[in-house]
Amino acid sequence: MTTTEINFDGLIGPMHNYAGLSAGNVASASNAGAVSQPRAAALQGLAKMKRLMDLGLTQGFIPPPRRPALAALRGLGFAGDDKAVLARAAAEDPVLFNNACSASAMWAANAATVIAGADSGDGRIHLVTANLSTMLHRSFEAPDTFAMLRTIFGDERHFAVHPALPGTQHFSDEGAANHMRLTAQHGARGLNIFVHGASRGSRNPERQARRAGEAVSRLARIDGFHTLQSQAAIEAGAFHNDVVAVANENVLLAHAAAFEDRDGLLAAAARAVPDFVPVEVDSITLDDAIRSYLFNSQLVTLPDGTMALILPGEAQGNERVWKAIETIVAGNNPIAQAIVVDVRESMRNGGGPACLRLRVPVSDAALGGIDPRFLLDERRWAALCALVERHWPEKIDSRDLPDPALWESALAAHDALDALLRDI
Ligand code: SUG
Repeated sequence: MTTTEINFDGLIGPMHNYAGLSAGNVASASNAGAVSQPRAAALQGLAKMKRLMDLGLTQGFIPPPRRPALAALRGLGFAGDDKAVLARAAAEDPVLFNNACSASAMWAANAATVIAGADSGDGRIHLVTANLSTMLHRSFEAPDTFAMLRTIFGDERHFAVHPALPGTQHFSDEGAANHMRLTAQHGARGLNIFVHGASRGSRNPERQARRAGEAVSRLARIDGFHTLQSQAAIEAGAFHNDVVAVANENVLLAHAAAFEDRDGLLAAAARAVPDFVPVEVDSITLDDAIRSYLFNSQLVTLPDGTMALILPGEAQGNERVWKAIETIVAGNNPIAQAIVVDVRESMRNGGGPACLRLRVPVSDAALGGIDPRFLLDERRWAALCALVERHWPEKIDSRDLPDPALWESALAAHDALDALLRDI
């Protein structure tokens, strides 16, 4: 029985904008107020998906939830028809309204934590929806994400989709971005590493609580390995572990200063995975790592068994970082090529190639249990491109978020997406 790792990318929604909502996320804060390009953003994301399909990998997608987040605003007491709800929220609480306009669900690495069937207590693949409770705009995602994951992975013989953990700071959970799986190969038993944030306080918010990883481990009935991000990484702006480390099968690629207890982590990995290959980088600063998103590349196994790094263009733009990449590719490890993709619109909000995807390892039987509408082939991919070309706005100036014409066009784009999903 073969096991395939599927990358499910978040389709970037029509409201993609730069409102500077993520404190501690250097890119989001520094691009606050810039003009976004939702159409170009979504097409960049789709081009990345196509690049992976062309490499012979299985690619899925997760549709964006409706934004502005009408349901969340109604839950907070704004009443009337859709237009009235939005107009009231925009007038009465503009900050809340901006939060309800974010297209942040595009970063599918924060949708859920995925525990492989080879590891879980009941042999099913477990997806624990992330509560994203630290950031207001992101916390609005959880109910929609849970519903969407139940649609895509509704076959309970193979999948167990869990709702989000309680949305308190004690369980703040940002999903797969803070989880790594090391294993001899996707289908074998693996070591599940949960990386949590500052326990000693930081000027940046703690976005992943240790208790969240412990709860996920209990829900999926695994022995998780829990480890702390280094203080230096947190202070440099590594708001998720996946901006300083990435794992794939038996390889861990990480900045040498990513973890507080590096030695303990490497020893546990070597015990769990006999042919474990650590690839550590100490030739660039944490600052360079976070600006270039070298470690936010996707590390994927190609059909020929070698691995490729799918990097953001920003990593090519920095000479020191590019040198480090050349050293990695030339080194004695399975990483054989570096492929650069343009996800600039997402990068400007702090989301690189790895943020945009949720990895799900599936057996052939579980693959058959996935709702096929969300697995891409040429035809579906082209249909999504045509939809975006036709309905996604070209530009959004975040100062225009209160403009009813913008909501109308975004909601019309979502209607068109819903119609497409009925017969894609
Ligand atoms: O949560 N940016 C996201 C970026 C998430 C990146 N994901 C991973 N590293 N896996 C965040 O900080 C900015 C949105 C805004 O400012 O409008 C934002 O939410």
